[in-house]
Amino acid sequence: MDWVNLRSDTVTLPTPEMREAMAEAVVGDDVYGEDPTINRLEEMSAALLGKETGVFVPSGTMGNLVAILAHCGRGDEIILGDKSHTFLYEAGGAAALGGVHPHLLPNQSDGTLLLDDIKEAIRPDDIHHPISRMVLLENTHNRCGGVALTLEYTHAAGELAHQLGLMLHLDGARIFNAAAVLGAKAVDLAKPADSVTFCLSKGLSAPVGSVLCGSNEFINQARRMRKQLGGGMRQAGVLAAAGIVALETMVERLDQDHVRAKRLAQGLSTIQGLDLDPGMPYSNMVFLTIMDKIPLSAGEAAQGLKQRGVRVGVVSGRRFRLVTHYWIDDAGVDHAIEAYREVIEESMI
Ligand code: TLP
Repeated sequence: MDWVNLRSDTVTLPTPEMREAMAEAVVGDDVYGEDPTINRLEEMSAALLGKETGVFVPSGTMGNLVAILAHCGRGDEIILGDKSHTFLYEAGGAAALGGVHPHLLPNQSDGTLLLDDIKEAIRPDDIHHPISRMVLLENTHNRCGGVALTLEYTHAAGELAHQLGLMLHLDGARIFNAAAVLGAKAVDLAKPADSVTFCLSKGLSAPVGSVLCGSNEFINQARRMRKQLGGGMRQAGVLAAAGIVALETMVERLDQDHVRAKRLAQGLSTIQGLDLDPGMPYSNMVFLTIMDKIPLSAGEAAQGLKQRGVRVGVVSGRRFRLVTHYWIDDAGVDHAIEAYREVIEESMI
């Protein structure tokens, strides 16, 4: 990767070992359940998350959508955060395709939903109301800065959801980052959830794919939903092969990305005119803002950074998100810090 590409961990390229596994993958028609490589990936994934089984899907977005469609019917309601990826960035799929009504609660700065808010949100049985069906949590929480939801919180939320007769779905796109941050096991973070989606193509560096895990009965229904959405993928073992290498080689190294995010945050915090969000970084993300006294928008600064070989995510007028991953080394981090310094200093001349 020539760029120091900090836009997202979705930009990660497959490793040579992944490409080799892809070239050699034994494949079959997965819609008939006959792709041995996909079957193996699904088994490995379910075992890692302590669920009965899993289904391979093309993306995290489809994993979450399939989960919602499998848990809910038209007119049902899902309770989720106002900063959740599913609400903000999944093109309104649950409402558009499933007729599922979003009930938003304020995400706290630690990525959680207040348990009292969840209780309050439950609809009494009344023909005026949609039916409360599911709570959705996100771990790590992207828009809350990559913060990890703790084991204690996730268990308390799961217990509450189940007491109230609701399902809990976990958007665990980066659940292995959360586990690394907390020194916990992904299986324990996933335990309270009825279903979990995790992504292979973010910090785990595989080119494509996510896995949705849950009970046998739920995943049967999810397979039907995946098919409805056109996500039955035939000989996709070539993709799953990279996912298997990702699970075998990438999970244990995620800490390195978190250490580099700290190095990045530390360096950027020495540049006058940049304001890092408090607590940065929680995992592999750094959110920061250009102060008003600097005559540059985030978009303009991003152009200057691009000219210096650095790509960053612009999240609003003066705000950035930078994400570390497998293809960012210490030299890349240092280069990005210096590029920021130059761009900010140049704007002051
Ligand atoms: N997030 C992407 C963008 O869509 C913002 C990113 O660059 O971080 N859940 C979470 C928590 C995510 O961060 C993402 C992707 C998804 C789901 C969706 O995954 P994909 O992109 O595979 O559909």
